[in-house]
Amino acid sequence: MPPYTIIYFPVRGRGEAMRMLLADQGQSWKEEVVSIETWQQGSLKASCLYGQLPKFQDGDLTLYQSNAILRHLGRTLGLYGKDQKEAALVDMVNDGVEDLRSKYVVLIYTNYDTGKDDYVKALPGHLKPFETLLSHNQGGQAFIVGNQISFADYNLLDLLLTHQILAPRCLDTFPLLSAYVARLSSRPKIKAFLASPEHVNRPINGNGKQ
Ligand code: 6SG
Repeated sequence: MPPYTIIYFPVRGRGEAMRMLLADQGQSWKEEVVSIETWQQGSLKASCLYGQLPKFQDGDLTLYQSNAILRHLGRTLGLYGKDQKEAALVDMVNDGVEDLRSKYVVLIYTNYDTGKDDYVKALPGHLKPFETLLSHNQGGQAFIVGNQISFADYNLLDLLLTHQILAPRCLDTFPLLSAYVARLSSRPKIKAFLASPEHVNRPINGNGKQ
């Protein structure tokens, strides 16, 4: 039995970055898929610390909050930079990813039809910081921080792939980010994960918008 279990809706949403991380790290995990009907019954929601999913189990440790889960995996699997300074930078990147992900979630779930044009117009301003980060680290040829992959790379990669579906040309003006997405996506285990039916057939969001 793998020690890890992801309990989440049948969507990529806030689950896909941790799945990509586990797949790339050669870890196996169990999925407990929660249907909307099951969720609406209310008993699982009532049992969740913040009334939300994803929920994550690592043996007898139960966690909620997707970013706390990513950080836990970062610490336990050595994906948190090489020292304290890099760890601080990894946190800074991940918080930036979270800021853009929250904007994306608001767009998808509250004003997709009326807000998409403005969102896509503002997108370069939100992507630029990540291009800047890459340009400051080995000319953009490595990871988002330092010389080793971190949990923030998986979170950023998932966010960028999701945005390329929303706005297919959104990385065209960001050469380092474009190359970064191509480079990470071609890591053999990530490539296999992205091509897997589990990933391909899982909708990005819970309301059919993307
Ligand atoms: C939604 O917001 O999937 N969790 C979500 N929604 C259900 O009753 N800060 C934390 C974190 O872990 C945020 C958690 C997040 O980082 S994720 C949750 O639990 C609730 O609040 C996005 C997602 N949405 C799809 C979805 C399926 C069932 C409930 C949510 C159908 C679609 C939208 C509502 C009903 Fe739906």
